[in-house]
Amino acid sequence: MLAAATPRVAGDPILVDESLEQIVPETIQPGDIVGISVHTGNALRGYAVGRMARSRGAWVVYGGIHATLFPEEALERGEAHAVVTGDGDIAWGRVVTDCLAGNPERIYAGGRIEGGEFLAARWDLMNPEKYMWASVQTIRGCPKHCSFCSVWRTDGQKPRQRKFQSVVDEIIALRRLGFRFIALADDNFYPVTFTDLRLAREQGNTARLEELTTIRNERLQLMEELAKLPKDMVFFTQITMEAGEDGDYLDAMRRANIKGALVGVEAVTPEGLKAVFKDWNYSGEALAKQLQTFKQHGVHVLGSFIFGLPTDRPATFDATVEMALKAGVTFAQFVMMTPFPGTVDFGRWEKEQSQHPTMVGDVPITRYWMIPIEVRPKMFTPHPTMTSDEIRERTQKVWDRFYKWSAIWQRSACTPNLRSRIAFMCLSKLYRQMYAGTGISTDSARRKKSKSWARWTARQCKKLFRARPMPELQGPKWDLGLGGLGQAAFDGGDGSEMAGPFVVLPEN
Ligand code: B12
Ligand code: SF4
Repeated sequence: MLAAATPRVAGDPILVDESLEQIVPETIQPGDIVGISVHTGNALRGYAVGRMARSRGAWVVYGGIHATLFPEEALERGEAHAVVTGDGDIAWGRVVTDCLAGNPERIYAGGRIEGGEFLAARWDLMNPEKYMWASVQTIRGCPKHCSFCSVWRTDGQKPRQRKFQSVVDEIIALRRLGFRFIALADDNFYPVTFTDLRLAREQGNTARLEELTTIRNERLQLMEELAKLPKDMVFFTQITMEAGEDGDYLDAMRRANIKGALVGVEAVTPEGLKAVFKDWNYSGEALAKQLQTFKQHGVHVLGSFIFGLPTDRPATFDATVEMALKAGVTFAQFVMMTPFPGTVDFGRWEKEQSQHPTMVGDVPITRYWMIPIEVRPKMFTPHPTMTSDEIRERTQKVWDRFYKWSAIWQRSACTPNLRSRIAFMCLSKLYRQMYAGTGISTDSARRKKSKSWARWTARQCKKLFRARPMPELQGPKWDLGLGGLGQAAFDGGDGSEMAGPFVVLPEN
């Protein structure tokens, strides 16, 4: 996306995805501009790349979620010339222009741009052979405020929806290139609930009601357009379980071929949900029913569960996996509570630590991402009754139970034939291998553990994901004034996997 935002005078950027291959220092020349995207897990590596680039005479610029939260850290540890906080879609162009003029500012506040200003990505600059699927974000921000999540803080609580025409154009261009599997990289694909609409109606707030209805209608329009795309296209997204209330919406998802969605179940008890400020989620029997509704409407659920909540006890682990099995979720992930910066949980933990900070070497534990990876402890929120090791062991057992061969075989019955069934089983094992234990963590390219098996399986699975390119595929002709929005500089490309520093080198 930043490549699309690069002023033409700078030439086409070169993209380096460090989750696949490391940057070669010799490719950086004095006067180049190196933009580095960092989230918390890869910030330390990102800073090393930045220092290296600066020592070679390049302009060094940071952006991304971590740089947004800690711009000063990027300036100091990453030896940045400039840092962009917030959205880069517009600010990046200014940074490049200023660097070319030899005069960048220290910090650029990218802010939160409107949905109509989101850019389509320059997929054409990436190597299609390296990726299984592409990702396209259709909305930013989330109205909720879960305690473990930073999205509502960084991206805001007001949903900023991209024009559906722009999304469809980008997806069509991806299909032309042979991408048939697309992740709609949204945090919450169901930004307007029945409760939101009811409250606006009850308050007589017509402006709000109109705003919410427009957002909802645009979602439905997007899905209507997706439904017209080639039938081999498959979408996946992330959604709150509230969508289970809305059969029409789920049916629209099915027609649009949105075959699956990650649903943040988090906890199966009311106390657990309260602890993470998510008490609007369902628990107990109602939870099982709500998740089954998705499946009844043809949308598979990847249930996401968190362990290590203060309310968790040893019995919670079995109860959770039993609920996951009962609710009929097709995939599941069981993650351990991690204090990500920018979250309510992180703030609380930082405050607790402020009196007597725990140190690892000379780094306070609350800056764990600055600890060298070889000695960095796995960072989990302290628990009142269980040790981190106990939680980790119990969590692993839950993964083992959910992904044992017999359980996967049973779940694979949702596929139409034996070939798909075998593919489903491989994918389930691949997913388990990638996530359990290490997570698909930032420095995956450098992590040897469990890498080779996962990469071999991924190579086999890749064949299932890709399709014959369709260069002849035509898109809809949109009405004047709306057509091709956000399509600037987009003329084909490739799919991506997020993460890893993103490096831009102008040609001069
Ligand atoms: C989709 C997604 C994934 C997908 C990625 C799919 C793909 N191939 O693209 C998958 C499932 C693989 C994934 C995995 C993980 N993810 Co994730 N993911 C997301 C999600 C929902 C959207 C990311 C996205 O596409 N955003 C769209 C782009 C355009 O936005 P952006 O990256 O923020 O970039 C904009 C600005 O930040 C800025 N910018 C960014 N970089 C730069 C660089 C420069 C130079 C400049 C100027 C500007 C700039 O400009 C951009 C355009 O405006 C985000 C939440 C979110 N809303 O961002 C979480 C999120 C990034 N993920 C998160 C996490 C924790 C992970 C995992 C560690 C989970 C795990 N335990 O394994 C892994 C790490 C993966 C890895 N290898 O790095 C956290 C990160 C928190 C943090 N503080 O670091 C987030 C924020 C979710 C959350 N709720 O907290 N993720
Ligand atoms: S966890 Fe999901 S629902 Fe909660 S604030 Fe984050 S994106 Fe929104």
